Amino acid sequence: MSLLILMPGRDTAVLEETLRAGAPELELEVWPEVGDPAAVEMAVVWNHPQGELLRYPRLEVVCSYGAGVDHLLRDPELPTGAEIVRVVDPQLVRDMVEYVVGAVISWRRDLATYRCDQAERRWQPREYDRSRRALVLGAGELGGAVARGLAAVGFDAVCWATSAGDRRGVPTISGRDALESALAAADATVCLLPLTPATEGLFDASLLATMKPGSLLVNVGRGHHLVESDLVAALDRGRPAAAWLDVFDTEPLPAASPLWVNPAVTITPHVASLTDPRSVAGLILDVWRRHRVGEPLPHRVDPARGY
Ligand code: NDP
Ligand code: OXD
Repeated sequence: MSLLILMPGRDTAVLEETLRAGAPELELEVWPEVGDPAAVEMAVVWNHPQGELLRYPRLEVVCSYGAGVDHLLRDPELPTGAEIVRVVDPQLVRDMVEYVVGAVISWRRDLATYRCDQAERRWQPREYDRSRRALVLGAGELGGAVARGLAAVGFDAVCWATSAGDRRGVPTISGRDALESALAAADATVCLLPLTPATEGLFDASLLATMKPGSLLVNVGRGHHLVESDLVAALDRGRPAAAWLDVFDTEPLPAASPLWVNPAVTITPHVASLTDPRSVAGLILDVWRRHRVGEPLPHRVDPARGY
C-alpha cells in the first residue's frame, strides 16, 4: 500500500525526503509518475486536477497539504468513500498570527509612510489613533489564534463564527446582525474564514458599507471572500480606509488589476502562512499510521459543511 503526493507545480523534494526519513518503510508515489495506482491508499493533495482522485480505486484518505480545503472540495469528482482530512500545523498557526499582528500594527503606526519619508530624508512625526477594537471572522485554528495574538498586543478582540460563546478563549459572536454591529465598531477586521458557498462573496458592497470609517480590512482567508470591484469602490469612500490583502480572486494577481496601484491597498503574494514541508511531514505520517491501525483521524473535514 502506498502514499501518493499529488501536488502539480510544486517542488516536493523536501517533503519526499522528510517523509522517507521519518518512515523508511513507506512506499511513496509522486504524481504524475504513479507506478501502481491500485496500491495508493492515501493521497496528500494540493490543487489536484479535477477527477484525478478517481484513478485510485483503493484510495481511503485524502489529506490537504494546507489548512484550506476549498482546492479539494471544488472537485465534483471526489471519491465518495475516502475520508478527507487536513494538516493543522502549530508552526503554520504561529506564522499566521505573526503576519496578521504585524500587518495590523504596521498599518496602525503608518510604518509604510515613514519608509517613504526616509527615502525623501523627511522627518515628519504623525499622531496615531489609539482605539483598539479588532474583529476576526472565523474562530477556528487560525482565527482563534489570531484573535488571541491581537488581544496579547492590547486589542479588544472578538471573533465571528457559526455559533456564539467563548470559543478558544475568545468572545465570539454569530449571525448577520451581530457581524454588522461588530464591523461598525472594529478598527481592524481580519477575514480568516474557509471558502464555502456560505462565505463566498461575503465582503460585498452591502457588508463593506457597514465597516467603520477609517478602519482596516485584512483578507488572509481566500480571494473569493471579497468582491474586489466592490472593495475598490468602498476604499474610495473610506469604509474601510485601507485593505491588506494576501489572497485574490486570481492568483497570481493579474498585472492589470487596479489593486496594484491603489495607495490604500497593501499586497502580499499569498504568503501569510506557508506550509513548511519539514514541519508537516510528521503530521502526514501521523495520519498515515493512524489510518493503517484503524484509529480515528485528526482534523477531519466535513464535505457537506465545506470545511
Ligand atoms: P477552521 O476550519 O479551523 O475554522 C473555520 C472557522 O470559520 C470556524 O470558526 C467556523 O465556525 C467559521 N465559519 C465557517 N463558515 C462560517 C460561516 N458561514 N459563518 C460564520 N463562520 C463560519 O479553519 P482555519 O482557521 O484552519 O483556516 C481558515 C482559512 O484560512 C482556511 O480555510 C484558508 O482558506 C485560510 N488560510 C490562508 C492562508 C494564507 O497563507 N493566506 C494559510 C492557511 C489558511 P465554527 O467554529 O462555528 O464552525
Ligand atoms: C492554506 C494556504 O490553506 O496556504 O494552507 O492558503
